[in-house]
Amino acid sequence: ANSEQTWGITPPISVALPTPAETHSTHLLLEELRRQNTFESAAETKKREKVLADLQRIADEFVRRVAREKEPQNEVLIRDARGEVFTYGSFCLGVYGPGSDIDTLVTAPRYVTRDDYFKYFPSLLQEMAPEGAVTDLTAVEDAFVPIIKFEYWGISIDLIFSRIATLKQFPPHGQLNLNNNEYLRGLDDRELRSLNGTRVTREILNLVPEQSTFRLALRAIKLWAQRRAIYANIIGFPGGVVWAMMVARVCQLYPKAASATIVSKFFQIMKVWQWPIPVQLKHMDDGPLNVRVWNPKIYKSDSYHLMPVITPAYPQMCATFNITHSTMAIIQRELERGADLTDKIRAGKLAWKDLFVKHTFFTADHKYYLAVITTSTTKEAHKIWSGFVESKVRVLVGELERHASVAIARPFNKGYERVHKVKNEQETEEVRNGSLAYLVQDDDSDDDTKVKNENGVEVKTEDKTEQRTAINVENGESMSFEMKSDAEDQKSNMQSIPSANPLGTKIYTTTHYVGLELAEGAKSLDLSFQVNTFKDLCSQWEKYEPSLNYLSIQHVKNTNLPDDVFEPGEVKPTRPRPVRK
Ligand code: 3AT
Ligand code: MN
Ligand code: MN
Repeated sequence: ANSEQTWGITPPISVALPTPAETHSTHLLLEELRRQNTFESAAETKKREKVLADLQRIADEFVRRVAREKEPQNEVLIRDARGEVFTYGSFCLGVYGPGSDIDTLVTAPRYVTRDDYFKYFPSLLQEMAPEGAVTDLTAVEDAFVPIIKFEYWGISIDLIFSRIATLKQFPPHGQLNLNNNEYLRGLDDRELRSLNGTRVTREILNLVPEQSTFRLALRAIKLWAQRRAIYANIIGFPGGVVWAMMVARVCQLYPKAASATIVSKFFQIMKVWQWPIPVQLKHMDDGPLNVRVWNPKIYKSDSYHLMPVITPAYPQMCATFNITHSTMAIIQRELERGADLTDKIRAGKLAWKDLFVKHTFFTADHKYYLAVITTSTTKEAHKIWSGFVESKVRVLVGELERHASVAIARPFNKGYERVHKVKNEQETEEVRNGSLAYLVQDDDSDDDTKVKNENGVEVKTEDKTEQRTAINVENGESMSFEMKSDAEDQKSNMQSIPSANPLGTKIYTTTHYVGLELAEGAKSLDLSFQVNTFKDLCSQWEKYEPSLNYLSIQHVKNTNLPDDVFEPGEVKPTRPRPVRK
């Protein structure tokens, strides 16, 4: 690329080459990222390459089988039948770490359908992969993005599929360019969504001036965002793709800069970004589909996006529609902290490790929390139910932040999964309402959930009256914090609670914590409306199973947080000693 090239939608801010100090700082950044274990070993990466080569071989055989079945007379078609395997996600971006999965897309010619994929691929995997390589296989055919998940030599694989309806025969391996918009013709929504990840990721890489600079800077931003608990698309923070697009935009503005410089410019630029002006890596494309492309001037709903970051592949979409006022305020605060710290790092007053210091969500940030507790009586049911509720936590956050007494409702970026063993109805009730008195280690071997189902009896939960708790606020005044109890709302549901079982039965919970920051002068905090609206929303879900699932929302004071949210060395907040006069 020539040096005058414009990357993105504006000319660069600076085309300066790195100074020796910036090169040195980049070296120190790389060392710190190594120390923080964000890179895996070369041997591990070799293993990933081998897995991908195997998947390509299996994909080819899959396409060949379908060709044989559908056009047994067509020898040329069968002879040249092949699929093409792509990646997306952190592996494709080159920012994967030791625990990363491989996000993989299988594409195939037009005669291969999604039904064929789910019919043949799982068994072909078992058949063609080395003995014992493939484990924990699950196929989710009716998902938003249909997927086959499994482990291959211990590496998690997310495997999705799309055919290319305009091609009956694929070119030789490595020659299919998915960024061609013509390949989108004739596909259904699920196929389009499946192609989107790879198309977006590839486009991001195409639109940055120097990929290795981009990668190292993105690794730093990802680690920072994870440590600060502001990384989680589903909860209402940016996810990996969004952070990648933001870093890529900064790379475009400083095409020759070193990674350390990109990281500090990232904070300087993003902290003063004039939202809702979107972050975008290129101008909007026109394409062959009759679908909408993000445009707040035409679509009212697009104009509500608070921090729009627009994907670069047609049809361009806003990847940050999940962000709420609260999460935006937290992100803003963290960007300011990052700008401040990187200034000091550049001045030699601090080191890179100071940027990556862990958040203080549980230890210092809030006095009041809500705990959103999902409970299920089987592991399988819990996956579905807790996944659904997790995807709705940001809706609760939206409700809470509209409350006059709430300044910010900050969701923690991940849920806490726990397994409990209870002996009777009362213990079940306690766990559902947040007790950690019956925690056990989860070992898969112990399959007593079956016993429980067989012994399940229909029990109507007791009615409870409204809970009311008085909490002392800073100024010494008493503040009431009210919520209707869960039993009140769910009393009409018939609950299947196991009868007394001396061995105990397992129940599964996932808890999402939302930290509250009260508005100035807030005296009373009655959240029953918000809580009940949220519970109604969740229990109206068509897959909600009152006999298996339960949802409870509790308030928790910082001094009553469970021990397992603290890491060794962290101190649980304690009640300040009363001051003697
Ligand atoms: P890791 O290194 O794997 O932790 P990543 O960025 O690859 O980081 P994921 O594997 O979770 O993260 O996701 C890869 C992409 O898959 C990101 C997004 O485009 C898509 N994706 C992930 N989860 C969902 C989801 N629940 N719904 C839709 N798309 C998703
Ligand atoms: Mn991934
Ligand atoms: Mn994944």
